[in-house]
Amino acid sequence: EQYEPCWLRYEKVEGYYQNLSLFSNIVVKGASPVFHSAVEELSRGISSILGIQPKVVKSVEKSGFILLGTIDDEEVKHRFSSLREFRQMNKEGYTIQSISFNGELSIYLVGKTDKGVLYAVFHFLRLLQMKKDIDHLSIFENPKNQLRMINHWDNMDGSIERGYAGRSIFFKDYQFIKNGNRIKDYARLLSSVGINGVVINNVNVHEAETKLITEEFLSDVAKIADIFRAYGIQTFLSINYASPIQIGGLSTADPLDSSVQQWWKSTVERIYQHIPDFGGFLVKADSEFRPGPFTYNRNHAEGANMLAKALQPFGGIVIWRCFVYNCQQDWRDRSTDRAKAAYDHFKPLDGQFHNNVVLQIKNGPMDFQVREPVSPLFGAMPKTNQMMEFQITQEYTGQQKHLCYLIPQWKEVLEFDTYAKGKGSQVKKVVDGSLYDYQYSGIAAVSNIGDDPNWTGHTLAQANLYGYGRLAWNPDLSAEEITNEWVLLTFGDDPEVVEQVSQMLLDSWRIYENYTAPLGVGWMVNPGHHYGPNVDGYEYSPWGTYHYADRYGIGVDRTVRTGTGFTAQYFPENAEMYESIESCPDELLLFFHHVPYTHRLKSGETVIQHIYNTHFEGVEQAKQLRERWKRLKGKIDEKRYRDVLERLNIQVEHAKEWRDVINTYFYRKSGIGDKYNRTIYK
Ligand code: BDP
Repeated sequence: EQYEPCWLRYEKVEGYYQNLSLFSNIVVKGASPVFHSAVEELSRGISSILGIQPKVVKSVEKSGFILLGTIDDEEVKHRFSSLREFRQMNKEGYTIQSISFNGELSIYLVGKTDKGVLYAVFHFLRLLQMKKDIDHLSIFENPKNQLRMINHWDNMDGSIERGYAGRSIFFKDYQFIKNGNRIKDYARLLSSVGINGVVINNVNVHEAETKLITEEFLSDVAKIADIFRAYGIQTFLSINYASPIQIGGLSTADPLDSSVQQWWKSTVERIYQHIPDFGGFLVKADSEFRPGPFTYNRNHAEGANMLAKALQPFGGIVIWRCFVYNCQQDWRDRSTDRAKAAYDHFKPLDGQFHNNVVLQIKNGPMDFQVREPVSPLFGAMPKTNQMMEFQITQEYTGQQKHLCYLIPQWKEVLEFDTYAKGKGSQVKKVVDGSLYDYQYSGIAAVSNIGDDPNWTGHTLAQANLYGYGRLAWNPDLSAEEITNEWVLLTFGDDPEVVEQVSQMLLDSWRIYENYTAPLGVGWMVNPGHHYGPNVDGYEYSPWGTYHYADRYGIGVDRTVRTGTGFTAQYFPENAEMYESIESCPDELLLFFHHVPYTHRLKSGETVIQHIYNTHFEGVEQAKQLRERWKRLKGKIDEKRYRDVLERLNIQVEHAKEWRDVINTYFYRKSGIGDKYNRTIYK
């Protein structure tokens, strides 16, 4: 089985590091599986990067070494305990310190716990690959977010819902894949960027996956958990709320029914017998035809708390998704607004959830569109744990055929000020738990990997996975820093390559936005698979996703004054900003307002002319992406060069289709031509 190492390439670095003796001498002060992974990774990295096969010893024998230990180690304590940052490390934190004795350099890779040691190793190897000076290191790192998770939408038949990179690496033909090698390498990739939790199955739990919590499959789940555990990653499962009926032989799944409670209690006990550090459950309930507490006239808090009680004794948590809305709405009724649903359902329940329940909220109020405002639910529940859900898999952003680097989008979301506790209440402070002192909080994202040889379909989509992990670890990193790291690790340090690939990535989201749905209106995709343009595909359907374009204008009026009233869900500063056409940012204009085609944007252009301009420009920009890549021929290995080029060719062709469909549609609706007379198929 051949597949790419992604950013863990460990390419040879020649003639850069002079003082090599420390690399041949690794002192290991610990023995757990996580420690073992750390030592293995460091040895592998050093031998591949420097061509040195290090010797692993248990105590310091000579000067010039790399020491791996935790803060409890006497040698470590003695040396560093006077440092303030050393005493302030959180439980996954670490430090990297260079020290010279008699001209001999030694490096200490020290974690608060074993996990920190592993993270320190990955960080150190990153520095070596990027040819950073290692003589004077004094690095302290603490993850800002507690839960840093990946959600897999993998099904046991081996398919992946919204997967664009092959089949599942966990399941095949309703069984677990026996060979764990690929899962181990996946765990290495995740751990190297600090991911510490994985949900291995789809939130839509079908009949087969419902059985994952039974004896039939728990020993298989436990094997996967063993692999992940050695990399500091906890395993979670998505569950079917109707399990007590479907596999428990009960007649109800009512959370207030004592036989149901008992059933979950013993189910959870059984899970922990197999997996002592099992993370908990991810639950999609009462959403898109999934069962849930509503059937029994119970609310989400009652539904979640019942599971939380069963998990509590073992330290497990319930991650309850807020993606709840009416997917059978009457499209003729313009007053119903799907964007309002999550807030309407959950906000009134603030304070009613157990402290081991976390609400997982999608970044926007709709569904992972190329442009959406931030969900108003963030910050609106001071007494309820909240976490973020991003989508790495590019369901609505080009399905890994188009280049669409999402780090800049996620940065905007995390930096958005909710004003929940006045100025400075950014989303990142809600989800890192600091704004309201949440017990559990963090970030999750839907995976973009599958069994394709390059993991992500589009080679450059690896950057979305890498960047997600880095951002979950530290949301204060800039998109540029993250991008630079990824490019260096993935393609090396040729300045032309670094420059071109970084720019391609950083520009790509806006380029994709340019030739697809305009000004925050969203959708306009083919129903079902969601790829390619179809302006009215969802317009007369029950899913609640409309643009309301007619011959006079376009957009969704979500104002309080004349529309659905959605703007009122934000704290006053943002509510006012979105309510008024003058202060609403152009890029979200059609999300919040219904305007005539002749409405002038802040740029001075009319809406219709803006649509034409961006769609013509978007295609030109897609072509430029391809040109930039072509300049790198010969500087990137042929295989990856061709793979990416192939995708960029597809992108250009499909961008043209987007341009022509959107432009023609709006020309026909509005009857207003392009002022530059470019070709629109009339
Ligand atoms: C939508 C996807 C659907 C997911 C759903 C969810 O189209 O496949 O099941 O979100 O997040 O974006 O539950």
